[in-house]
Amino acid sequence: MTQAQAKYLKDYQAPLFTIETIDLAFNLAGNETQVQAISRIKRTSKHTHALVLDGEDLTVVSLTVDGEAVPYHVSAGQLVLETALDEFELNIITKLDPEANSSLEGLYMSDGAYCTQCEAEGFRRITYFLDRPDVLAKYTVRIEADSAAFPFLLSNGNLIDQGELEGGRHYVCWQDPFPKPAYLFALVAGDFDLLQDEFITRSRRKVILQVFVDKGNLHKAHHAMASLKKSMAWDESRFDLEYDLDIYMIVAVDFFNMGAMENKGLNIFNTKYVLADTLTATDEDYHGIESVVGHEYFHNWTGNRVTCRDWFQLSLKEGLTVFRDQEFSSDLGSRAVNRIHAIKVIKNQQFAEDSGPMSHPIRPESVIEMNNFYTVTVYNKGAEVIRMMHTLLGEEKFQAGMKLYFKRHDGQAVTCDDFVAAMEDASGVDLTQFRLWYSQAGTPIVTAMDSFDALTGVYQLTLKQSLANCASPLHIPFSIELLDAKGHSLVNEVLDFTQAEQVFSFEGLSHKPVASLLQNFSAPVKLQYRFNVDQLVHLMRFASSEVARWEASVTLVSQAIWQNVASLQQQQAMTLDPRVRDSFKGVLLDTELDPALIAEILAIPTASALIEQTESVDLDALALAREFVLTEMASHSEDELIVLYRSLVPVDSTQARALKNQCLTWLARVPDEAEALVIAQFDKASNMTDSLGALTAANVGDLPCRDELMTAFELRWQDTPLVMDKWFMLQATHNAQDVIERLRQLQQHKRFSMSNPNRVRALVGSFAAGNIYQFHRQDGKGYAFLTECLMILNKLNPQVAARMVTPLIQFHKFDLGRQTLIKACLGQLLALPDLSKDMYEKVSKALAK
Ligand code: B3K
Ligand code: ZN
Repeated sequence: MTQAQAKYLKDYQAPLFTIETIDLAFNLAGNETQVQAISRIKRTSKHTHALVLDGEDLTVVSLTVDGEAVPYHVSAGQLVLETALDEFELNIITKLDPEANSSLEGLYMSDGAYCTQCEAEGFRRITYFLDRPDVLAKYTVRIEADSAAFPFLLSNGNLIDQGELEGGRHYVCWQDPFPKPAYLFALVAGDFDLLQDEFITRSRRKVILQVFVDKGNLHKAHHAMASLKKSMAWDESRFDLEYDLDIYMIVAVDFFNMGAMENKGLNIFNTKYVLADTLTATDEDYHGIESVVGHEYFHNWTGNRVTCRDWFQLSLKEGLTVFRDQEFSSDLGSRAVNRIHAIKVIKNQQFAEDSGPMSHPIRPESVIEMNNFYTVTVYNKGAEVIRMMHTLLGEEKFQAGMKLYFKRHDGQAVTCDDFVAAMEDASGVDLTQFRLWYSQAGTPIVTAMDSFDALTGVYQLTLKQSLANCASPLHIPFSIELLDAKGHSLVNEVLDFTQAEQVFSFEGLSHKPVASLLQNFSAPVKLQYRFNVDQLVHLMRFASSEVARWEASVTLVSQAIWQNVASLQQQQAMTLDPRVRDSFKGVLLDTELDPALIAEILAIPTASALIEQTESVDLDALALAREFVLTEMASHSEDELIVLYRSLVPVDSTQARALKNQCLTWLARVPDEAEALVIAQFDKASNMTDSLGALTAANVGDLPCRDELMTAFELRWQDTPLVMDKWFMLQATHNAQDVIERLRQLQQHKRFSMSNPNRVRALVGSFAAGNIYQFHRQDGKGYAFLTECLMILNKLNPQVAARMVTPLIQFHKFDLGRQTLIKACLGQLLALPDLSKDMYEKVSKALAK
């Protein structure tokens, strides 16, 4: 298969030609759409190679060089042109069919509007070009379309011309003064409602802000607009970075493969990350919008002004921008809760990726399909690597590093090494050893052992690190706190852990302290330390860091669950240590703690999260043990839960709602009380957080009212796609024996469509990733259902298919029976005659492992 060729970082070569300007003219006309591209091309050095342009699914209408027709050759995604000229103008007209483009890459249609997605390699579906991030060109774009159907014609940069044409058509011209790689190009044509505002930058420049949404949704665009203004102000105050164009546009579309895209001056967003009002969006949705709007805005500097030399460097922009958006959310909201969310992503998803067949360093070394590498490793572990540098340097030196990075590289396409060099040079901190984090795949294991000498008063902490396929140790910032018996903090510092084994001594102590280790998850490693129940209870009460308190609670309850798994395997009765339930009751009664933090502590690790703590899992025993521990804890605290729940009902705050809904989910395990509370909350709910909180409790507890509430919800929201996604998601995550039959019926639901990624993720994706017991049924029906869906998606939308295959390729922790069933499904996929290279890369790696 020619399409399954891997590319290697080590083979990188600078471009043989460069394109300094490109004039694009789009004639939007359904399947007769034409694109003219006039590019000014230059040879970059003395060589005699042909010009090789990338292009896919295009029909060439005409091609000239400096106005003359010349011979060229088109094959396998390339157009080859022999020429002796060092500088010339290439004029290509191509024809394409946006209506038939279901991959949602390149130019496609979303609900009657034209839109584009070019990252990573989608521009080659629009015209033949040097579609690589180190070719930066200045773009001028003319768009022509029917005036009535497409009143708004948008592209990057500033509007320079517009006018009416014959036959009810019109045109608009845009010019982007900043040279950019092709992946940042964007075009939108459609009819929208427009929310407009402005932002005055700190150098007193006025920027027009526009949010375009589907007709009738204007009232749902305000939160996105407010988030944009907050992002612009925050980037000025925290990073000293100002916006650079006169206009910033966001367009929301319902057909979109991911969250959003940072195209220069014209972000295209999934509606999920724009539209919100309290009736239809949860507090979590509001938070997601703020964070994604921020993320895309922050890319304007980290990604757009300074971009990536090649796609192996993706973490240069993504890790850094995730770090920036996490800091944004933390500065605006609760730092602890945001940190907990980020830690969960690493522990539950990134660790899984690291131990599975798609394991790769944050800077991958080989890639078959680039779209497969927009991963939790590149993004979220990438952000952890930036965060570790921030920890090692401190805010001031880190910001000095950022300044130097922009000073050196503004307008360039650079590498992760360039970034680290700027941090190093500006701070004087030696990052030689630290660089290993960029090239090592896998999760390091840090084992901690400690001892106390009562005679000398010395406490010794021994740390050992190990990582498969890694000969030399990593530079790990290891944050600790030592607490005395009364809970006073004795030591609170970051250890520089740089050797394979290292001993840290602390003098002058009267008793053995309780250690909070790897505070704030100061490095993305797995910590191994034998905490006993008393130590964990102590940390839950006294650790200075809220994150450390949460962390201790996770360890405490996880240990209790694993002990019961062992009991079940030894045919012994399950039990729960009273200290465990009492410590959770203590948290419920703690009036000092932030309710949002209590809610996090009550969010007991999911089965998937627990699986990530072990090497192999007895899923059936785990299900029983987890259920047992939760039910024990809930019944033990029933009265306190009800009192707390009732006290929170009248409180109108995000934190209170989070805790209230967590209480309700716990109460759903002791159904006597829950049924009435759930119905009352559902009936009275004045916002989506509360409606969904009630439904989630009914779903988790499989309460008698569940089906009736689900039907009422469906009737009310059937015309609101994003809310229906929540309903589909609840259906898909219902742990019921007949769920797969129900999902098959729901695929015929009038609001479901296999060609819309949001619907597919809601129904199919959340089943595979979120309904662990039904997906991993012993009869294999869960795997078969996902496989059927993937076969359809493989043709319709390879990117979405390849994302959703993840739960199937991470099979190595399950028992042999399940592994055999999964491998058979993967075998079926691999045998597909038209398997996309996206799917091929993941499935073949899984089967080879
Ligand atoms: N840069 C885009 C992601 C593009 C994904 C291409 N498959 C969104 C973001 O990270 O901001
Ligand atoms: Zn990004």
